[in-house]
Amino acid sequence: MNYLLYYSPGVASLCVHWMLIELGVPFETHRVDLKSGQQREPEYLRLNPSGRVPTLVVDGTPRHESAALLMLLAERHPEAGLAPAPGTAERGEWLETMIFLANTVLPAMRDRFYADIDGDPAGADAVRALADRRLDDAWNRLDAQLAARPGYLIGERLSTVDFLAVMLLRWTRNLPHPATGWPHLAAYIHRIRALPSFIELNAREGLTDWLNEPA
Ligand SMILES: N[C@@H](CCC(=O)N[C@@H](CS)C(=O)NCC(=O)O)C(=O)O
Repeated sequence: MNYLLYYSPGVASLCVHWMLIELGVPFETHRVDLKSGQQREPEYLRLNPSGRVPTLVVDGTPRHESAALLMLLAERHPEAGLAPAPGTAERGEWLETMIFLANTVLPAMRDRFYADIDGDPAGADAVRALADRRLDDAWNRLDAQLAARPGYLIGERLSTVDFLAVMLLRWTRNLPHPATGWPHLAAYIHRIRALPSFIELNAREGLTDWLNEPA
């Protein structure tokens, strides 16, 4: 198994970087400077024609889309138990939540942060307002899920859902409605941020905000 992750600190590569650390498998990283536009340089576009991060080169083949990469890694490392196995009771809820995060929450985040760039700046405020409503709905849903069953988002143990969800929750920290304003999400965030792999991830990416206060 050979992995090379193209990443940039704090962005959509974060969940994949975190999962690689949690798995404890060997991997290499290559930092992409989004500010200077490295993601649009020909060398990177050959790996990822959409010019976005992350790209994970798996045994020589570049693969994309953060949620798909988490699911692929779970499949390649079943012994880590980071996804419920096919046929188990939690499998349906895992699939449902991964797809919800990937096709509802991730696009709303893209709209929230890229409305001026991806679309007409004249309409950007309306796009951001709709994105904020979608994000509020998502946090209501996840908060209710955690109210009914605190712990991890799926079942009794850490899964790919937690890596993806916590990355998305982190992105709300400077938005009008940070996810820490939802009580069950706040408790969940606090629990997950205590994981050694999350602390290690932040150290490796040089991220110093959105960490638990030292005990
Ligand atoms: N659906 C993609 C979204 C990737 C994405 O939008 N990445 C952003 C960073 S969060 C990016 O590369 N932005 C640079 C750009 O669009 O120029 C995924 O989940 O991997």
